[in-house]
Amino acid sequence: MPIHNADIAEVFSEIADLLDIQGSNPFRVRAYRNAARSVSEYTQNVRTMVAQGADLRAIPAIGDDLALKIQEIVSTGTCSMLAKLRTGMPSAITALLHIPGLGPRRVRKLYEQLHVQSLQELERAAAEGRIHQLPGFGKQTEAQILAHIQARLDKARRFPFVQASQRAEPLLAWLAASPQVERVEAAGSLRRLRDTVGDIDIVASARDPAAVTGRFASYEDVTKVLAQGPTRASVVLRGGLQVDLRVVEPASFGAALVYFTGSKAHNVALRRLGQQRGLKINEYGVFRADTRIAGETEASVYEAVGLCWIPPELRENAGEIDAARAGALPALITRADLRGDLHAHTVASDGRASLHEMALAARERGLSWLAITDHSKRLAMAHGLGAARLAAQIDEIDGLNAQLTGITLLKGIEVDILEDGSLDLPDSILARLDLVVGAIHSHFDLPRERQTERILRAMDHPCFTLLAHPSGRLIGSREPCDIDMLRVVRKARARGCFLELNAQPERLDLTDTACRMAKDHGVLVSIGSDAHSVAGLDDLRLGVNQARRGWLEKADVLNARPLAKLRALIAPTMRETPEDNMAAIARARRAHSHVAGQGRSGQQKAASQ
Ligand code: DGT
Ligand code: CA
Ligand code: CA
Repeated sequence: MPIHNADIAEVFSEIADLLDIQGSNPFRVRAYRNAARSVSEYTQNVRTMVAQGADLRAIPAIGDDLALKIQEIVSTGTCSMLAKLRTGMPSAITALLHIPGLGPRRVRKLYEQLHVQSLQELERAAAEGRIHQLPGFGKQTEAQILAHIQARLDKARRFPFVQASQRAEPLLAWLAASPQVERVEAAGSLRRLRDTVGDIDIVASARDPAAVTGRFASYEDVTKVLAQGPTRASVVLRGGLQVDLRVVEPASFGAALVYFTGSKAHNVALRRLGQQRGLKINEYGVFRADTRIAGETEASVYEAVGLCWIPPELRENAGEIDAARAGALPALITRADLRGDLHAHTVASDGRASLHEMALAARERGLSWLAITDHSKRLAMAHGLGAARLAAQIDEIDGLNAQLTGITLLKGIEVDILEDGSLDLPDSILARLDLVVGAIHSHFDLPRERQTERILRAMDHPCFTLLAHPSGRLIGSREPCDIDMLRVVRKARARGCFLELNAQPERLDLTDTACRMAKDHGVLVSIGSDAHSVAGLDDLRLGVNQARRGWLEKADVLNARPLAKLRALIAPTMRETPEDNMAAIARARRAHSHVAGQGRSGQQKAASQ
């Protein structure tokens, strides 16, 4: 990592902030602040000066001591003095200095008396009315602090993918309907199908770009135009989402689409490949000297650096470029590959459709089997099923299956994993089911070790099939549980059970990286709709998006299997009595866990490194 002047300035500025908060001598604080400003404004590259042995004291505000510190930063990337200061005080606290009305003395007080260490904690303290009780702070200051932080956190706010996509689609259609627009596509994180989106990016091509930015700014959902020029514009839509539009000429469309699709890390890696071939890549095209050699399509840009086209979902600089070069890109899972769904609710618990309605809806959507997994009794709010009601549902499903054609219902339960890792229903009833989906719905904040042990213990139950929404996060409202996901994945591998990628828009849980971890360990992922209504089955599409970001292929996805293969994986043998049943399941699972580990191709391993 080459050190730029700005990096050195940042170190000095953080030192100044921390010294200031810790009540250090004001002259000392000022010296570091001046040094920070001076270095950042200095026109020569300080790193080069160090390399050439130049006298750093030529830089204004830099004396002997600071010159030594600069040398230390350039050679080590950090500064021991800053490290020492940080041990006395969390560095996130310096962000508090930038809140109007909070000087170093007040920040120190907040830290010492209320243990406030970050913007989030400051917000909580203000919201709970703890700040105005401190001497020197009034109610008005507290209200000001709160308003200011909320405005800042709003800016950093990310929107669930589905919200951004619902806003973007009609806007894209409105732009496409203009005769001036030749092509228009979503770019950025939205096109990469990330689970959350910071802002929407759109790329268009046109011969008269200004007409397009004008049309864009006049879209009915626009509440505010942040910037509008001949080739670019930014607006805010109703609901608060920002949209950035970039218009280029048709010969640059592919290059602009690559550039604005990102990710930034992917672009940097591409440009580096280009440099190795003497090519310059930017949003206007791929250039050799001043001649554009590619750029009209995305494929032409990738081809210019010796790669095949890379699906946007993979563009995170996480191995996709090497895989493309080796011709080893994954054949990503599609919605059409899914044959069934292992997670759905009915009116028996908190769903809104009957067994029969859910079965028909699944069939209509091209599925050939559907697992019914209502909640267990612990979730009283959701009208969870006890053993007797579950037994009745089992009979009802048997009856329905005898009548239905083209769809098979599987008998399951979404059973609560209790605080100690035991399951919320007796073994005798669990053993009668086709599958048992375990899930956490309480005690989300156990410490890491206990939370992980709790899940591992549940997975040890011989009937356990699938861990639903493993992290428990709700995008924008609940943080993931603190879990050692690697241990969970290894356990699933050893026990021959499975992990869910819950497709609900606010869950999308497993994350993309956890999907990839599962794949690398040979653990099959089930993309589950967790539908609570007929329409909820359509969320499978969102789960597929996330699975694609996690490099999953058809073979990696449990519910891409036809029914017979699925049955072999989830409940290999059924016996007469529950006791035999348990033993048989346990044996079959052990056998399966052997089989599951074999046949993972070396190619997949290579592609994921
Ligand atoms: P987001 O909006 O936070 O969900 O994430 P993105 O990836 O949509 O990021 P955004 O909107 O800031 O920028 C869109 C794309 O534009 C980004 O993925 C890559 C490209 N881009 C933006 N700024 C830069 C930059 O400074 N350098 C390069 N190489 N690319 C950039
Ligand atoms: Ca964006
Ligand atoms: Ca943007």
